[in-house]
Amino acid sequence: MRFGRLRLTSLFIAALGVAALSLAAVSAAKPGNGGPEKFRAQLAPVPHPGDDGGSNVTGRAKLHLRGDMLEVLLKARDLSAGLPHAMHIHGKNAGELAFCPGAGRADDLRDDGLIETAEGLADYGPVQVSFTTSGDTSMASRLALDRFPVAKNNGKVTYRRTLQIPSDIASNLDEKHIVIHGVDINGNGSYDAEPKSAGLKVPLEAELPVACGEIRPK
Ligand SMILES: [Ca+2]
Ligand SMILES: [Ca+2]
Ligand SMILES: [Cu+2]
Repeated sequence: MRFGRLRLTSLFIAALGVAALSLAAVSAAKPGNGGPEKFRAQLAPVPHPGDDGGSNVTGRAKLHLRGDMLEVLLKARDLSAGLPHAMHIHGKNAGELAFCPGAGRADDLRDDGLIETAEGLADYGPVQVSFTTSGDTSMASRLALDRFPVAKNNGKVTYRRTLQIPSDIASNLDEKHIVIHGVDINGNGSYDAEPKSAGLKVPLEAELPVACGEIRPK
């Protein structure tokens, strides 16, 4: 009897081992046989119900992920010309639903008809990656306007960089959003120091979200 019980136990352990092995095989296969995981994002204008200076920014991003190295190609148009535009991956904790903000967010902190970055946080979550042109790409660089891409005179911008992202963000990339910021509302060619944004002590024009899109597997 004792012998039989021992034998059952070892069979059970052996079965566990097989299960663990096949799980390992599945996760090893997931990143693809040498090729990158591919993602896309279509960026649509953030629907400020008030006067956003005619901002109607659209764009698209192609993302290739190899491990935690993310290759980004982002093109956007109708941005305020000659000005830097902060661009980020925004996201929440794994499994939490995230969205691009709707017009109803505009009065959350300040009822000015504009959706400030802080008013959209409940939807798209905080900054997790900064699409800077050089140096640091963490959320610490989220407002490093001297290192964000500058829109050409025709309002177009092309951003291309391969950056290392935290592995917990890489593993949930399809739950994230790309957000582009900055609009010269009064058309004077610069981001005015005043007014400041609700919730953030930075110029409103520099931080207003102007386009947003969900990252989806291709
Ligand atoms: Ca507002
Ligand atoms: Ca201005
Ligand atoms: Cu952002």
